[in-house]
Amino acid sequence: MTSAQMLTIDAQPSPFTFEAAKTALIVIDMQRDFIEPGGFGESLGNDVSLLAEIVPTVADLLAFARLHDWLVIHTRESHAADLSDCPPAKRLRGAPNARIGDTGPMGRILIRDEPGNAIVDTLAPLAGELVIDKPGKGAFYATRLGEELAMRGITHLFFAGVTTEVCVQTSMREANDRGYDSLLVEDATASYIPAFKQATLDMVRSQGGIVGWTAPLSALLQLEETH
Ligand code: C5J
Repeated sequence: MTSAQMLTIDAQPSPFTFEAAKTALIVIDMQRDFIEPGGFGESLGNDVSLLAEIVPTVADLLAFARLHDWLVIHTRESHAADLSDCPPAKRLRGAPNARIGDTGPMGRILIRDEPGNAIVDTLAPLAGELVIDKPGKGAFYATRLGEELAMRGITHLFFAGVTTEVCVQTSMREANDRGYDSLLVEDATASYIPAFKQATLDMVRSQGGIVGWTAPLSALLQLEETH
């Protein structure tokens, strides 16, 4: 497999064709704040174990991308310590046990550089991989992601991470509007609400791929056998 070769994998709603040299893997928000007890996800009343289940699959996907020299990008939902990039509408919504910026067992919730805001150890970024801190749900909003992709000539994106219907879907829709062809790796994404994950997969690939494509990791790993 060479990086300039056109590759095609089985996907829904149709085969997905891409060139490794123009492809990036974007792993959304695989942070302790969402995946471990005591963070933002649990403060909203969620069972975080549902998210922890995908960590091994995301690790395998990262290993594949690294082996094939794809651009690897990690995002973190995070805010400045003074909350200047956190709109009150986001901080004050609902009735969580603890709000963004409050102190919990892993430090201040969803605040940059606090222990809970880190990506889980198993999926830690390697030197040279891009880490994008994002104050919103979408990875393009108020970040340098668009510029980073454009300067590298990236045209195709593989998405993984959490949560499927919130930050992953928002980022994939942002990418779609910017002209990227995107594929969501079905077993490398999770939601606290499994029905929302399923609905998102269905939504993304409906109407001929209105947002993009979906495929399981196995479809990608089969490339190893066929090339
Ligand atoms: C949420 C995210 N669910 N990363 N964030 O608030 O999906």
